[in-house]
Amino acid sequence: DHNIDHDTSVAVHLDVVVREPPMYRVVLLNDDFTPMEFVVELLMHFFRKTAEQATQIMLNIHHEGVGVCGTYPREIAETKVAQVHQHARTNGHPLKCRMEPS
Ligand code: NFA
Repeated sequence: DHNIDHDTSVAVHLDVVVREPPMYRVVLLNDDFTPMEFVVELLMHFFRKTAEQATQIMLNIHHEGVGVCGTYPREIAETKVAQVHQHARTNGHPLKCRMEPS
């Protein structure tokens, strides 16, 4: 019976469950050396913040020691951390970036 079409007009029920991915906060840590303007420009470039948002986040980090730049799925958060570190090191700054489960 190799020519019989077993699949035509047969409804197959697939109950597909779509789940949100685990999310991670990307944070910047304060230090005594990285210029404020560098942090603001970095937040605008890598985290799509406005100048106003970036300034507020930078000042929060400066005063509190740590601040949230954004929340992303794991692979995107990992890429942000790597991009920030590469950009900071290339420009001679010790800025640290981390990710943490949200
Ligand atoms: N504390 C740094 C300074 O006074 C500015 C800074 C803010 C650095 C946020 C890192 C993160 N130049």
